[in-house]
Amino acid sequence: MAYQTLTVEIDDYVALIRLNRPEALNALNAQLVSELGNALADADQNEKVRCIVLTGSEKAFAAGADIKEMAAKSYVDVYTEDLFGADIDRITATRKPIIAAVAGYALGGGCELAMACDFIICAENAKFGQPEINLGVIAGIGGTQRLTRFVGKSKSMEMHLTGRFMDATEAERSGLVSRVVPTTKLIPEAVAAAKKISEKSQIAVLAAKEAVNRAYETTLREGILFERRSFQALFSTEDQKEGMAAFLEKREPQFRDR
Ligand code: CO8
Repeated sequence: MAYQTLTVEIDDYVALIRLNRPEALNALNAQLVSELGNALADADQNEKVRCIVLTGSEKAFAAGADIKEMAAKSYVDVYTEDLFGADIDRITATRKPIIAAVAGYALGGGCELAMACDFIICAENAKFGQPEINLGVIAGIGGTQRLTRFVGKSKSMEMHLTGRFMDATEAERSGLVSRVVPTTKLIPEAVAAAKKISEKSQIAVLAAKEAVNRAYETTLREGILFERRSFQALFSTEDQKEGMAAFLEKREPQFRDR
């Protein structure tokens, strides 16, 4: 499918989705968020895709929701349109892993979009922030909840109340990103991580993603029970037999997603 606000390249089981509104530092407008939802749904259905990398440009992952598009809206407009609501839910409904590869600004809705992915690898020039407070609003697509879970109350509260940005070093130290890489290596590193995931048993990958996400949705006791049942269920797969046999035979496993 052809998109106007993003590009999609599929190679070796990895879909690389690049946000592409350079004139607005990839600000999220209704068209972009809708196209992103469609691109992710397509990737989820596509047998040639096992992992997704979502990125922007070297200057901006996304500088937030599109302020020009939002500025004149009323409460009734955003409430009845459910601005971004359903399309953002399509991102977290994606079953295949999504890696956010963040260079430059990830602000407001851009930071929230990165946090809605499964993990974030960032470039040395990355800057994260929730500056909505400077516009007289607050985060609206998960920022107050997700950032707080990533970095804790104190740092999250400071960022939401003052609008200050966090650089890559602080983002790694605080647990917002899994790692920081040189800016020129961002895409190769993120794609290499995606390829590594695509070589695993895709049944185990799905189960791992579901189980980690449970940590955010339920109690520790329920989450551990969910994990235990998923772990046990994986013993019904051919891939478990193959993975363990390959280890014992000192060879690489040949997973068949069965
Ligand atoms: N929306 C629209 N256009 C933008 C945005 C944006 N968020 N950010 C940048 N642009 C545009 C600028 O207007 C400019 O366009 P033009 O040349 O036509 O004026 C172009 O991108 C380049 O930007 P700058 O000239 O400002 O570039 P700088 O390098 O000087 O500054 C910054 C870069 C610091 C990133 C600066 O652009 C900036 O502060 N941007 C706004 C950041 C921001 O406040 N983001 C939060 C937006 S609100 C939000 O995300 C709410 C999310 C929840 C929505 C939920 C709905 C229910």
